[in-house]
Amino acid sequence: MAERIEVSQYVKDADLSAIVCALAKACADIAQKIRFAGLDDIYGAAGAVNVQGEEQQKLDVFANDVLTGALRKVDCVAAAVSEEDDEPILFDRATGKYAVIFDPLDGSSNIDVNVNVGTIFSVQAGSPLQKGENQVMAGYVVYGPSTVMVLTTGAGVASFTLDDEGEFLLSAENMTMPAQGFYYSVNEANAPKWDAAYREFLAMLLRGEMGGKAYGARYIGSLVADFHRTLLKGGVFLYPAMGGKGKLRLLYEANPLAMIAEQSGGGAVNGAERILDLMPTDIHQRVGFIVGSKREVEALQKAVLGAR
Ligand code: FDP
Repeated sequence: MAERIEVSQYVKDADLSAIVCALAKACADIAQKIRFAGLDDIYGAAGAVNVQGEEQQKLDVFANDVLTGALRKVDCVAAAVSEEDDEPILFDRATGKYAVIFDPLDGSSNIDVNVNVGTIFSVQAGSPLQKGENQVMAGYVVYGPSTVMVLTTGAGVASFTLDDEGEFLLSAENMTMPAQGFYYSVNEANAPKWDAAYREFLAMLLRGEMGGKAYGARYIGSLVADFHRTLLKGGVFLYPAMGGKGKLRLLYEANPLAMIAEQSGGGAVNGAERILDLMPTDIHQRVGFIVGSKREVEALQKAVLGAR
């Protein structure tokens, strides 16, 4: 049997290890809740609307409370910034150095139908309003047939699988996204609202003009799950801005996944610019988000820039 390495042992920096240990425990609790959701009256709406104007689901609220509660106990965490809270939650303590920014349960529309959902997180030293380039740790958990955490601290990407005892154990190291894949992942119902460059880019993929083979489509509608497939199989995920406005959130969706993409050899742009170079002005800011294999992301960026 392979050596048993817990995620908190894998991360060598003591502060980051304490943070990931808290996140892992919280995500193990969330995984457990999701597994038995149908028996626990936890499906459905919680009755409130979050800062994004979206109806909160009971599991959103549960996941947010568990994560915030876990981070409150970590001395080096100064602030918890969540999709579900209008403002950062500040922990008033002199030892606080890090902001942990998270989407507690991504893929809300898939919660009630037993399809993969996830938790995404990013860690910044100091203010949460910094470029993604400065993230000191980023990752996500995908709750699926296996519950898996994918993590980077800026030196490659590793994944950890949740075992029966509630520990995330190392299951893959030095993960690399294929340099090209043959899937595109996008909500095509939005195509009429995209800039023409995106429609032309997809038409080119379908004609088999990139790599001599026509691309196939895969869209789950849970960002973590669509990203996880893209990390393992290659290809490109797109949620382009429409009328200049993106849907996905920069701080707790695009930035952490962009860091993992780059650390595994892929790329991430908002169309023209690299995601990790964007300077945020609001914790809930939205962006166009294109992430995936290097070849597709570079070709898309070229198409968008060429159309200007
Ligand atoms: P959801 O609205 O279900 O919460 O972050 C939001 C998100 O899901 C992503 O997980 C997903 O990739 C995307 O939005 C799905 O959006 P569409 O339903 O517009 O395709």
